Amino acid sequence: MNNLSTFVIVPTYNEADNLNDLVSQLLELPVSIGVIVVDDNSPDGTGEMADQWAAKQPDRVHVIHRPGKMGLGTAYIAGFKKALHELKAARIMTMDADFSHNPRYIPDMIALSRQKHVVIGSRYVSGGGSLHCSWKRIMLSKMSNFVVHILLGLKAKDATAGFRLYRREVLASIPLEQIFSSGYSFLVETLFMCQRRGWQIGEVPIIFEDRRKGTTKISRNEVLKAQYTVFRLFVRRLRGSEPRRPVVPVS
Ligand SMILES: Nc1nc2c(ncn2[C@@H]2O[C@H](COP(=O)(O)OP(=O)(O)OP(=O)(O)O)[C@@H](O)[C@H]2O)c(=O)[nH]1
Ligand SMILES: [Mg+2]
Repeated sequence: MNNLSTFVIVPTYNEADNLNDLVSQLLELPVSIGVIVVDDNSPDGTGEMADQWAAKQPDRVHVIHRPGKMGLGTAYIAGFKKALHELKAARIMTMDADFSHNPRYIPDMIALSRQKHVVIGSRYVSGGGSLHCSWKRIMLSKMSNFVVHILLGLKAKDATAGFRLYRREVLASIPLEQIFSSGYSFLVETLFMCQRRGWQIGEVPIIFEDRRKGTTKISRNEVLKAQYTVFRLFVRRLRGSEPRRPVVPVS
């Protein structure tokens, strides 16, 4: 019987240089969490490394294998479904495998989830920041945040961050099968849905570090797809077709 209440979803594609260190740091945290690796048949053997962890720690490490690279958004959804329905998680987190999101912030994020429904590991609140990032990356992030604040009315300072915690009721309220972005813009779409449903969103400062090992998976195509997502959501906002609820008190 599994008695863990927090699961961290880690989508991976060619993260063999990072996965072992990441999983061992996650399992050593002072808070008890489980890990769900969602691997897209990485050619570098990341999926097999994850299987070895699952064999050693079957209660704490779970692996979802998908046949090929199918995008970050759908990887999160596969992880959400497993965490919600199979593992009955009370809190579900997402983070990148490349140490841009340092596991040391997880205890603070879990602590804030007692007062907020969604917690973001945020570069843009006091105490947060970016380290070793190129100016191009910083500009892309700041511009994206600016655009989604203006066009979608998102209030979180770091609305594009992938380091997040959702309480169970939040994800259960979102029609996951209706999410149309399969890639990085999934993060914006999900946050838009959370805010519209009145869930309270908090932010914990983090220092985001550029990946040290492995290679980037973000492409120009992803950036174009993200622009299209924002446009579609903007139209939805104008039409008022997304349900809107007043702020829900935290119980
Ligand atoms: N399962 C799965 N994971 C993915 C996919 N694309 C990216 N990832 C993972 O998602 C996380 C974020 O991807 P990154 O390549 O780090 O994207 P980024 O942080 O925008 O770019 P860099 O850090 O500059 O490389 C990493 O853990 C990737 O391995 C995908 O299609 N499927
Ligand atoms: Mg990264």
